[in-house]
Amino acid sequence: MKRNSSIAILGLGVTGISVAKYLKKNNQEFIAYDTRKNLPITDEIKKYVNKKNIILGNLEVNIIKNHDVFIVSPGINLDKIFLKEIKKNKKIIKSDIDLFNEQNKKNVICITGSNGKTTVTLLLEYILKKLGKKAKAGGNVGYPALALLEKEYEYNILELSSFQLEMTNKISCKSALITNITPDHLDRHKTFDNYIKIKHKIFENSEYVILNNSDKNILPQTNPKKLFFGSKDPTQDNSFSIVEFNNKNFICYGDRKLICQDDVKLLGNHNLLNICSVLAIIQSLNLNIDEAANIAKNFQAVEHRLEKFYHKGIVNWINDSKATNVDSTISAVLSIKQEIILLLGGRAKEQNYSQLNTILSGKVINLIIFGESRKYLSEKLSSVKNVTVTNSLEEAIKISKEIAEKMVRKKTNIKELNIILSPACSSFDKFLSYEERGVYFKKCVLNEYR
Ligand code: UMA
Ligand code: ADP
Repeated sequence: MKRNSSIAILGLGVTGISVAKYLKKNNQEFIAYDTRKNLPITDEIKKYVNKKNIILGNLEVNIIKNHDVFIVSPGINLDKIFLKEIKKNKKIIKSDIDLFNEQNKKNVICITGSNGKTTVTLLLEYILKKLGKKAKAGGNVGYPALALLEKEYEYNILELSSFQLEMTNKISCKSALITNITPDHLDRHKTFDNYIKIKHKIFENSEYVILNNSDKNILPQTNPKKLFFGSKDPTQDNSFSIVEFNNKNFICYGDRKLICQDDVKLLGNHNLLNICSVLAIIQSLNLNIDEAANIAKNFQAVEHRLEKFYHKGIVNWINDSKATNVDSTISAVLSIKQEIILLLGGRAKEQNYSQLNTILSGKVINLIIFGESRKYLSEKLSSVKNVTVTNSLEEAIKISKEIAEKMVRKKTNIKELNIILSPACSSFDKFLSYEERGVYFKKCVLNEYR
């Protein structure tokens, strides 16, 4: 089947549909491709795409000659041969973020990083709105970037994944932040160096760069407008940092205390760092950091991110299903001061799971492993005591509840017991997404107490 149009949309999910809508509005013709043979042609798709312009099935290299521009969805991992042919034929690859960029919006704030993107993005949106500004978050957070163009916002916040940045040629913005960089998605990006390079694209055309000065993977920038956050001495480079006074952590700006950890609803030091980075963005926008700090205190955990959703007696149940890599699970474990029963597992990634041995050994009283990679994970985590390998997440929940009840009956002097799902793995062995896994987890836990 051969159809010609200068533009090809690759992928007809959230991104592809938003691109189709955008092109239709601009009276531009296109052909849309999706590798899913049985892609349901929803009413939403029908609104923007003529059925005869949809081609389903494998992306063959012979389509390259039919188009000049390929707008690629982030989930599509184009193979080497396809990319080589595109280059050879001097065709253009771009992303929805490039299309957004072409509209030259003012006050665009870009956020990327291995962990914390969504928390930081939504916290920034929350603060800007409470400050009375018209602000909206889009991109990887779920609301497509191009939808932001449908209204006039004072501040456009873009959460950008490495998949989106990989396909993007240029993104200009007022401020850009990389929250942190640890290995993730290496099956797609191949090497950690390549992943680091992709993340740094965000700084290339930004007026301000917001730098995490405690992360060695974030490279020094020559940009004159730099703001810092991190846990080093905050007076050194006037950064937003965490400082301990009388056994309590405070967010400080230089030598000025802004927020005490006790006043923050989010759990853990990593979330204090997330707040620090948002305050640095607020500073780059020349807005009031004291007011912003006050507002930040009331921000609640985003669903599936260290979300305390149920407690019974001394037992807290916490859903951290979005912890899909080792580093986010480390943050979860370090965030909880009291005893932990940890539920970990799913589909293992190319990660160093062995580094969890020491961290879990100090804090986790029982480790319950589940999912497709359970055998592999139990071998990697062989120094942790009290490990139970289960056949399913449901069984893991039942077992952890029994362990908790036994402890309560024994009347040990435990004041609080936290049962956390923080899997350090992707959900794709059993679920369509981390959201589905988190929702299922919460449903099963609540059923146990019916
Ligand atoms: N498709 C193909 N071939 C492929 C892969 C996908 O044809 O090889 C098709 C699918 O059949 C589907 C469409 O492309 O029809 C899906 O496109 P997509 O996977 O690029 O996903 P979208 O629905 O466009 O959603 C994307 C982001 N998804 C991914 O990057 C995988 C969403 O992030 C984002 O919210 C949305 O764009 C709007 O910007 C989700 C995500 O999981 C939440 N992101 C990852 C993460 O946060 O870890 C990176
Ligand atoms: P992302 O959008 O980058 O995946 P999220 O805000 O959705 O980030 O959080 C994903 C996971 O990472 C959650 O388990 C969360 O508790 C954890 N997390 C959030 N911020 C950080 C951080 N700064 N460092 C390490 N882990 C974090």
